[in-house]
Amino acid sequence: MSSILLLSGPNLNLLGSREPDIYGTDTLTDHVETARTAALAHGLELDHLQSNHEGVLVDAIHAARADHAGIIINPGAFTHYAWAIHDALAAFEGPVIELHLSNPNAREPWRHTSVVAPVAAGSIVGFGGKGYRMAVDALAELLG
Ligand code: CA2
Repeated sequence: MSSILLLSGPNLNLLGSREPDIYGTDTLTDHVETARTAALAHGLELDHLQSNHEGVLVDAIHAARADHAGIIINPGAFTHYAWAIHDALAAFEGPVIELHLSNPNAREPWRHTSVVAPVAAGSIVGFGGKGYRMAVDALAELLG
């Protein structure tokens, strides 16, 4: 069975505890469960890693080159400035989907820049927790 990797950036481990008006009340565990259920329906295994550290995410992207067919990443605030994550994703040969719970383009101006979008096949933003299923469906479609 092929595997896909879901990566979660900084502070997403706090989901469900604060800012429910922006990010909803579901926890990251809930979202991972949604994504894993969707992946299994496509015959895909899903691994998940959350980290608050840019280098840990870069290492995980490097490791994914060996054993994951595609990546879904919600980079959190790293989205807006973490060029090391951009470069690591550019070196990953499979499809990459950028995912956000909120729509950063409808928020503060500093969130309007994504350094991940240029190296992603596409971005799913603003659909809350439903975006996790949509991202898996999109990645499965790209993987054929
Ligand atoms: O909308 C998204 O998914 C974001 O990636 C979430 C990031 C934000 O920096 C991006 O611009 C958009 C922030 C995640 C922080 O989540 C928290 C959840 C609860 C309490 C505090 C932070």
